[in-house]
Amino acid sequence: MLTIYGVYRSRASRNIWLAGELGIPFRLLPVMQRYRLTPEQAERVLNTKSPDFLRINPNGHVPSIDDDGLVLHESLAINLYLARKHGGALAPADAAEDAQMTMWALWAVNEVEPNALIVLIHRVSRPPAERDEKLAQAAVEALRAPFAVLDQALASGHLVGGRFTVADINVAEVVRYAMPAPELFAAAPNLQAWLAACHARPAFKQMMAEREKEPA
Ligand SMILES: N[C@@H](CCC(=O)N[C@@H](CS)C(=O)NCC(=O)O)C(=O)O
Repeated sequence: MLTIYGVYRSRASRNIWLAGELGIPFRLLPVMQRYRLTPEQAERVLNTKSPDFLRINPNGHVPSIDDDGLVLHESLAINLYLARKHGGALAPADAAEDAQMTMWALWAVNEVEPNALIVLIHRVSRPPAERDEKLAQAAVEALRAPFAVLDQALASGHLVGGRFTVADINVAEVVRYAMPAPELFAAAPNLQAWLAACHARPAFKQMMAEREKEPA
């Protein structure tokens, strides 16, 4: 049985969404981000810096998985692995699609995620007094070029093979962090429609419904 280490309010969401799309059973073993806990809570709650978890992932981050003894880290690599393992329409049909799906995952992490996180942190996650709108604005400006690239790539509706695949899940989950910048989406109509379609999928909605039940 597949074990996913993490919480819904973490990048484990990416793996949980994919597992839902694939219809594969999994066990979610809750590991909380250390920075979300007080020192007292961190003594009691399994977290990213607990010795027991560091033995599984010495990087001290979630998600990780244990798939019948295969331990993997890195949310997007985990999704690529699970899609390939279970096959079907989400998975690459050949080496060329495999390369394109890998390219989009690396593109999302390198070209979008750092600035999208800045947008999220400085417009939503931090208490208002600790937010810096100038940093958020600079991140929005930096995202305009990759968003234009993605918008153009999505003219046909999907990223790879003309169908919904693991590439869409991986990129959509990274782009989600930039949602507190609606100005980026207003300038990218293909991207906006694609993200709405991704978020209308039953497996995404199921993941988000569980996520909402977790304390913020
Ligand atoms: N590149 C990694 C990033 C993992 C990561 O930074 N996870 C965050 C949660 S979303 C985390 O564990 N933060 C807590 C910590 O660093 O202690 C991935 O995509 O899996």
